[in-house]
Amino acid sequence: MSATVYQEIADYLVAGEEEKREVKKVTAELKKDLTVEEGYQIQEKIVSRKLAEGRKIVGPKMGLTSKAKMDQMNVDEPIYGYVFDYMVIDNGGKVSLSDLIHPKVEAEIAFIIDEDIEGPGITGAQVLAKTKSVIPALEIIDSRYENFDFTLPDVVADNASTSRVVFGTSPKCPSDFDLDVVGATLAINGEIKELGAGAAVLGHPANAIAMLANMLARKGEKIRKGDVILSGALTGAVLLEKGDTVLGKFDGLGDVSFTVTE
Ligand code: 0L1
Ligand code: MG
Repeated sequence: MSATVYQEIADYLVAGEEEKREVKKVTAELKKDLTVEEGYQIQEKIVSRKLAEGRKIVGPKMGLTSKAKMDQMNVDEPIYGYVFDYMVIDNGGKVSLSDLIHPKVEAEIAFIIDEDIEGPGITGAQVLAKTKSVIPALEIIDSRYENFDFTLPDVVADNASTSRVVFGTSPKCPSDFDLDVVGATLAINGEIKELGAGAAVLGHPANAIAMLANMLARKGEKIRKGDVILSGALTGAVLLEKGDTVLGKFDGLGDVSFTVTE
């Protein structure tokens, strides 16, 4: 595919995001044999477009990090995308449904990076040594595709469904925790809908960040000091509805919440 076609598909996906409407998956019509590598080329065009529009990268994020999600998609490697500044909602703030398509929420642990991390060969232990702090987070994913129905190349092209994120407000030192046994509950309107532990994320959330560094290295890229990185979901994702009050409680790491408005 040419750079022009990558750009056209990137613009098609951004139009879905900006106009808050579902689009047909790329592999349904535009490019039936899209590969994962081509998906990342399209994602790069989306990232470049947003940067050119003045958006700032908060950090990369990892997705499909749980065995259940990988099995469901029949893949053996997670994916990554990028979180931008305009996607961040204050803890305790409001997520407006009219800004989104069909959002879902999932509980994650985010890493605030203290030094550049450059693969290949990075391990979870090396990530922890270069992590300044960890914070709990609620990620709001909002695939631009009809009914959240996509193949792996489609979701890579769509910036890994990234849409909004609410970060906790009290960063903690990672060495004070065994992040693999940190539990999290995700409650909506006071009812626990999902729960999980850090080990759901590739055995330990730091392993997901290590994998990210190693995947970025294939493109000559690295994790950067100051990046705030979502490591992947501890819980399943729950569809959001108007009026929902969402609360993530993370053992020792604190709470994160938001409400859903029209
Ligand atoms: O953050 C994630 O794990 C989402 C990855 C994309 C899959 C989805 O939209 O469910
Ligand atoms: Mg996620």
